[in-house]
Amino acid sequence: MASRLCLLLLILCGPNVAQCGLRVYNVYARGIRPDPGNNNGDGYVRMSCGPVSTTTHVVFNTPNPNWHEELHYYGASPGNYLELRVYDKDVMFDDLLGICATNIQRGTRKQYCSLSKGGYLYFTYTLS
Ligand SMILES: [Ca+2]
Ligand SMILES: [Ca+2]
Repeated sequence: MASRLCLLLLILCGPNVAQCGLRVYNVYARGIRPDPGNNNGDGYVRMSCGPVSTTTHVVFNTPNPNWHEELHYYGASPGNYLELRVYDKDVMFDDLLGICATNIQRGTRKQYCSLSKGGYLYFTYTLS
């Protein structure tokens, strides 16, 4: 079943599968504020669109993390809901720092949004 799906994707997308569907990349944040104290954040991002989600690694001890990780969803369509949730990693319970969401459109778009706990999240997506 899985291999048939892969074959179908190859037929639909051509040999360059990376060009097909949704790609979310160049994800970074500036000025995240995880705690009442002045310690730096340990940020990570959970990205989701449709049935696909991925969680980045944690970038420790900085208010300005760059994640260098991507979300790929080959079955994405215009209008699908894309959500990025920024968290601060902690020992017991991670803090949700803010949510960035958009309904995706075709093409390449650079987006940013202000996070509810402070700071900004930036990302770029391409839907082909
Ligand atoms: Ca925290
Ligand atoms: Ca922390």
